[in-house]
Amino acid sequence: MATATQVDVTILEVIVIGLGGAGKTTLMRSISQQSQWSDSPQRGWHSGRLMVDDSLMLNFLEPPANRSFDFLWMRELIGSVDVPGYIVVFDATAPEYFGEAISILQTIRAYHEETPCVVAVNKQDHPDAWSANDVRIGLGIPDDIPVLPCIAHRADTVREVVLQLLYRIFDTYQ
Ligand SMILES: Nc1nc2c(ncn2[C@@H]2O[C@H](COP(=O)(O)OP(=O)(O)O)[C@@H](O)[C@H]2O)c(=O)[nH]1
Ligand SMILES: [Mg+2]
Repeated sequence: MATATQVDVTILEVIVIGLGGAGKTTLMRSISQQSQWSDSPQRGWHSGRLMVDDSLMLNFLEPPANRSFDFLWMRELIGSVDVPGYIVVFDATAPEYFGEAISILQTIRAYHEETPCVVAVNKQDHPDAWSANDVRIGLGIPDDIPVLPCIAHRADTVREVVLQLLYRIFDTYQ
């Protein structure tokens, strides 16, 4: 008779948020073993799953692309969900949008003061990219939020972003 071993898998949901074109989809695809849309790529949520080990799965969730400049919608979303972590993706080559990007981070902090979040300062391979440190200092991002360099199509840089978030999630919830 076959014996089955039952292993409890913890699923942690992580919202990957930021303005359109920041690199959210690319980042999620670099690290996820499975990735899918609930509807069309414009109107649907994009999700990506990563088995970290036998007992831990991360489920990354990207809001619909057609909402990625709709700040009222994003505020309502952030106010109505309760996830253990956020990755906020900044386009380091688009300082004209840093104000909007920081307002997303402030909204997360306003509704979920204790929820771990990390900032991925993406497109570091681009010659005009602002460095993660310049973004942190220039925008006055507090020290308890990691601000990390990222190149979304390079899995090693994305892995570091995810690891830093996981460390904070385990510090907060254990
Ligand atoms: N050079 C460079 N381009 C990137 C990077 N990340 C994303 N892109 C490009 O930026 C565009 C928008 O990326 P996407 O992942 O769709 O952004 P989203 O709207 O935030 O989901 C695409 O053309 C990507 O190939 C990066 O780290 N470096
Ligand atoms: Mg996208």
